[in-house]
Amino acid sequence: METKKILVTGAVGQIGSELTVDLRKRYGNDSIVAGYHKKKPTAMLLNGPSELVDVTKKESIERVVETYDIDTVYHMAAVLSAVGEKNPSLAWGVNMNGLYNILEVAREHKMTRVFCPSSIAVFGPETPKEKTPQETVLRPRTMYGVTKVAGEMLCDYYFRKFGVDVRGLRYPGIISSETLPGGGTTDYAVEIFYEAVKNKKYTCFVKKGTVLPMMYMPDCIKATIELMNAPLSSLRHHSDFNITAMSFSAGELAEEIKKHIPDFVCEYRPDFRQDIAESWPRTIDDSAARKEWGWKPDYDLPAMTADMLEKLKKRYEEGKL
Ligand code: AKB
Repeated sequence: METKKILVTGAVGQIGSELTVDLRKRYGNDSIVAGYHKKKPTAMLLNGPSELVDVTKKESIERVVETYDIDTVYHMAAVLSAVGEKNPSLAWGVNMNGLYNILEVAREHKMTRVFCPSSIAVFGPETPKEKTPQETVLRPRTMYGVTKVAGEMLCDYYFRKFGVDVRGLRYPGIISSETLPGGGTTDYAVEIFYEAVKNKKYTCFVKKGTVLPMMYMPDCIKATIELMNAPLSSLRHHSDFNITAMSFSAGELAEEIKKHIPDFVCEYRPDFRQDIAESWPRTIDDSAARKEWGWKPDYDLPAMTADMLEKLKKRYEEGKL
């Protein structure tokens, strides 16, 4: 797909920051606008344009879209599950009103394509927990999950009613070495690496036996861009693709880290996020993504752990962690 100009909202966040870097490598630094809100762009984002974008204000999106002649948006700005439970009204405002504004601007400006992430948070306690099917019960218990289910439906509505080509993935927990996640339930799977490298100990906020679907950032970026570049004619689904790379318990993750850092100690002190984790699937059936646009992950638990630790140890030794 030939793209003219891309806006990434939430570009300072965990996924947005690495996505912006990757898109700039593919399409040129000046073609990708990093949209930020509260946090200013970090060093990794300074090689191209960045703009303040408040997604809850339509005119704020319009200003950037018109200035840069944007034709594609990766809408990564969102309030995640744990922060959303502490502040449901903020989650609704950012996730629903923000998405509505993005879709309206995309419709009015006849954009080529929009990416809007969904999440395993669309599922709830009544959903089958193992090999969760693509088509299944969507009755989440978190405000984040409610906004993700409604968001998927809104995206599909815009596709059918207005022809806006919106696509999205139900991300599992994303593990990354560059930018920390901001307030999700799966954050322990990232924090554990930072603490293992810095202090050789971590207190985990879910139980040792808690299993969740996960994915390493290079696979997350690959999936996101591959879906966006897939021919429309091959897609039966649009904004709700199940996707996964691995599933493991918090205890299994700690054991894998111990293979590299033998004196690493992990303790478990579950908090309110345990209930959220228990309402989500343990494993995911992503056969629709595999069939419709050729999804296949590169990283499993051992490969991801080795790469994470290598990257974080290097940054720690350089005094950058
Ligand atoms: C969260 O934990 O809230 C997110 C997600 C799974 O969508 N990482």
